[in-house]
Amino acid sequence: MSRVMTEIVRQIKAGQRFLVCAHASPDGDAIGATLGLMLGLEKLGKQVVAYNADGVPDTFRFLPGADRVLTDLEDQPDFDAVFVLDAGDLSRTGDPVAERAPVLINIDHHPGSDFGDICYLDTEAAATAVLIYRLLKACDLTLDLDIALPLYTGLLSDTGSFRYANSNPEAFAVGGQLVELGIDPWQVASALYESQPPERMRLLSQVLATLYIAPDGKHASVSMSLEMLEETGALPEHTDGFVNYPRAVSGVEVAVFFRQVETEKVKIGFRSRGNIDVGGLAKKLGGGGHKNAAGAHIDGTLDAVVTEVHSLLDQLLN
Ligand SMILES: [Mn+2]
Repeated sequence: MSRVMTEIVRQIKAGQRFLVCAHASPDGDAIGATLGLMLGLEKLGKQVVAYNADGVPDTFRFLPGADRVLTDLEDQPDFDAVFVLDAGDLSRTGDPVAERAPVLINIDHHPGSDFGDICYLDTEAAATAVLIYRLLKACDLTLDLDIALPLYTGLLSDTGSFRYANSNPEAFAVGGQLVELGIDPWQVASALYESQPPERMRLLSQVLATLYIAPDGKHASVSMSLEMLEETGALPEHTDGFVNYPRAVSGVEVAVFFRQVETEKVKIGFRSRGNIDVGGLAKKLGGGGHKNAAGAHIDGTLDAVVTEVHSLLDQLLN
């Protein structure tokens, strides 16, 4: 067992009351790791509070314990330790959770994540859920179906259902172990991908109608106006994954999703393939991110921003 893992196991044994949280605007891994650790620690006889600044998105409400995730820590007595999962940066928890306990334990797989009194970072891990799986095993816990379900959801979510490059042998091995515990892969896939609210599909049909493919085929985009939200009754969170549609066009190297957030403000999400650095482009536009996934907010009407970014991409790619 690694030194840092031994130290976390020691903290778990020594403590009685724990706070478990992850980044705000949580994805499947953030929620899956949170609930997996919460239920695991409880099975070890500990008292656990789970917290997320934005709560649990509807998609993940089927998970055991989802209804127990708090969005407010007011009136909570202090904890023996706080676990921050999958956060990348402490500020992404959206609440000063570090002040809640004498020990801050960071468990993460995001490159550069280095905060915490104890920092268990493994950028090779496909998901934070995999790290929680390793930790619970290190605690000699016998996992049950309730613990397996959120961990499997985290794994599925961060590997794009075992399609992304991070789908390494350990991801498949842990997935296999969790299925062995009774996971029904179809039930989880159905809950995650085939239980979409009708408003999201109506919004998607309008957004897809805006598909733009550059004449040279190297970049593509879709856009969403505020009017579309109003017409379909969809929520901003329903746009999750929309950028994957222009990205899926054959030959496209940069995909963009333009989302109008105010009359004169547009949120832009970039995805790129291979060596094309959209992080640099986003930075120039006042935003940030990584080489292959980045974003920015730009002031201007939707039409004006779309035209401007298309011409910047023409330059970048030629
Ligand atoms: Mn993750």
